[in-house]
Amino acid sequence: MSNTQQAMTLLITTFDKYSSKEGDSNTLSKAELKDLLENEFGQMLMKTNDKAALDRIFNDLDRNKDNSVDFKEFVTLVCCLTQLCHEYFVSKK
Ligand SMILES: [Ca+2]
Repeated sequence: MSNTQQAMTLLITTFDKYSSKEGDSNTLSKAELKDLLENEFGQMLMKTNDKAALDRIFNDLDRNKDNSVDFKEFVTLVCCLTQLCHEYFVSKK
């Protein structure tokens, strides 16, 4: 498997690991999103003990306002973070 395929697989399995913790196993609740952000993006993002920040991220991600974050909504976060990382990478070249 190529590195890109591995990265995509990792995104799917990571999402699944957290989404299957409680309630609907295909979506992230706010608590599941908090765990995921803290454990997987810790150094990059936060501060998820900042409740206002978590609320803002959750509400931004939950585009269809069903009070949960599905995989499609989750990947928008990953895309944003990847773009930020890329900008940083380019600026350091
Ligand atoms: Ca949603």
